[in-house]
Amino acid sequence: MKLFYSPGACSLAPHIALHEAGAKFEGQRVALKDGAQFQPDYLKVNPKAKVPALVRDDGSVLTECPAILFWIGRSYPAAKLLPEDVEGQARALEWMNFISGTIHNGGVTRIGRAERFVGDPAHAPAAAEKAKEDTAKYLKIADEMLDGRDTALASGHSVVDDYLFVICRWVERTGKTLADFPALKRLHDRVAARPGTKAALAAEGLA
Ligand SMILES: N[C@@H](CCC(=O)N[C@@H](CS)C(=O)NCC(=O)O)C(=O)O
Repeated sequence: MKLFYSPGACSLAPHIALHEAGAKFEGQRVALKDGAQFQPDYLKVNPKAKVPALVRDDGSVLTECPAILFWIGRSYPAAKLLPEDVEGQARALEWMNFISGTIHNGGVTRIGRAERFVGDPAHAPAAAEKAKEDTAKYLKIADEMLDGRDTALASGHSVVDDYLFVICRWVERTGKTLADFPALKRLHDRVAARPGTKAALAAEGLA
């Protein structure tokens, strides 16, 4: 199995989860800053030109953080990274869709790649400022959704927490700090101490 990732990108979430699961895999860096995601070789793996992409042992490719995290959770049940019950799994999907669709692609991506969201490049700085405000609002909602816990799901640690950990590392892009989101900060500090997190950070050169 091979995980295509970029250091510190959203692909860090499945990278952590694969370590937590005890999966056998190798990591393959994609240098986003050099545009490697647009090179023909990578587009053959993921035509969406994004990380992560997970090439499974049968050669099939899975993309999209929520799908990959769900697959890891279901495929390595002994690691207990996803609840067994339908309600727990629905809550995990609720969280991961909010993280991917709203906080990440509807927020953080609009900050960092504002030029992609405007017709006139001159409007990009103002669009990025607006995106910072919006993203801070989404983070506040996530902080409140934690409801005082340091786990996204009431049942305990899950792949959702690995995903939220990555989002926590991006908070300063909004002009806020993690201290502005106390529940997220507690989650971040807890997940940072887990062996799978330490292993993935070290593998990405971020330790
Ligand atoms: N919807 C995808 C988004 C993935 C995504 O935006 N990945 C970013 C890194 S965090 C990327 O590859 N960006 C490269 C680019 O946009 O050119 C997911 O949730 O996995």
